[in-house]
Amino acid sequence: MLDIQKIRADFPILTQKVNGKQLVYFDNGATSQKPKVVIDAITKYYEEINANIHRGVHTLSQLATDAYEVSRGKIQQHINAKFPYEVIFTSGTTHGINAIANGFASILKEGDEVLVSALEHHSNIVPWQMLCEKTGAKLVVIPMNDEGELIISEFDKLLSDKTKVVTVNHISNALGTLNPIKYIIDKAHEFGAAVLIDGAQAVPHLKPDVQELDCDFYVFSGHKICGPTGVGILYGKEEWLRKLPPYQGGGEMIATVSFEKTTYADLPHKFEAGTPNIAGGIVLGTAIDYLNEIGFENIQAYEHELLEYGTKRLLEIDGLKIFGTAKEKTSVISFNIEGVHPYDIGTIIDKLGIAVRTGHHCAQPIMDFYQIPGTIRASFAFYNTKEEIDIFVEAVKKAKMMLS
Ligand code: C6P
Repeated sequence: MLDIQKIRADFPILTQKVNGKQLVYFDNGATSQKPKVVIDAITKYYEEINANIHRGVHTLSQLATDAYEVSRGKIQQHINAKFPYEVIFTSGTTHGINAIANGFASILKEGDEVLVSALEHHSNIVPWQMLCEKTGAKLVVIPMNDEGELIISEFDKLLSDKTKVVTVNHISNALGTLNPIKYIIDKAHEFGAAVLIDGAQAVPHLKPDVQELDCDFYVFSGHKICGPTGVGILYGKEEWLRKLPPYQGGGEMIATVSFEKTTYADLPHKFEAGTPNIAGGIVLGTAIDYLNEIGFENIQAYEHELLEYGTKRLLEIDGLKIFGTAKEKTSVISFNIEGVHPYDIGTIIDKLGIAVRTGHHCAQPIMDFYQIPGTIRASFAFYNTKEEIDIFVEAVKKAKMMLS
């Protein structure tokens, strides 16, 4: 059992008034709010140990380097990577996917296939499209059904010896669907394909075990798990990270440089060119500690209650349709109201202090599938409450009345 009021007290922003009303923050899918320990850890870093890492012999540089590497170790443990050097700091999910898609440009050739799913965020579509344009490989889409689930029997049929990469999200940002990634990974491996999992929407709700999953790559952003923006993680199996060329060239990622030839640094530095988001990397470890203290089992159970309650309450509204009714889903409710544009609902309820996302959620193919311009998306976190859901439902009812 979670003590929600105690947890809420950890998040200074939750006491904020927006447009004169108590904030109800239901845009956690876009980014999570930050607990005081994370905010304080950022200040502490800049006040006490700010220095560049892996470069200086001086004390501050050593302290910053140690803190950064301790955080890498925490993240390694959290996702159960085999080695710390399989954990690469990035600027976020988008960076991680681009790094890998770019790496495959040296491997893929005409006739090869990259399988993406119909449920992807643009970040897990566009980099692969760019790769296919560059290499002549073909982008093939695993279709979805009306419930917002992947049609796995079709995935089975699409796999072949031509499949070189399979890339799917763990959880859909637009619908909340939890995909059967273990099945997808094992099946893709039977055909020798590499598998990337976009975990951006999964890590706020669960603790991925990359060894058990046996995925080749797993990427996520820090800002969705109570960490700062501008930092994320690319996990890659050692053999793949050694095989793929680096994404960016520059300082830190080299062993030797001359005008004739450059040799690359060992992992993880080969993929970490330039000065990184040092504070972000260190504090991501703090955020993960915070979440582990609350416990992912507790988080999941409580968020499931919020999902069930929110779904039941919203369905009281006439003409309201939920998009994404998968059997396995997390605390995201995407919906529309007949005859009303989602943007108008979002704008009115914002005046009532409620933050939701409206639009295509960077997943236009999903909206095209349903033939809608977008949805209203309420995404709940462990610090939200049923009382907030009640306020939200009343606000949506009011907006509907004003608009129809
Ligand atoms: N989704 C949302 O409101 P970045 O921007 O790199 O931190 O994450 C990109 C990304 C990739 N994959 C998935 C499944 C995502 O949900 C996101 C980010 C946010 O749904 C902002 S668009």
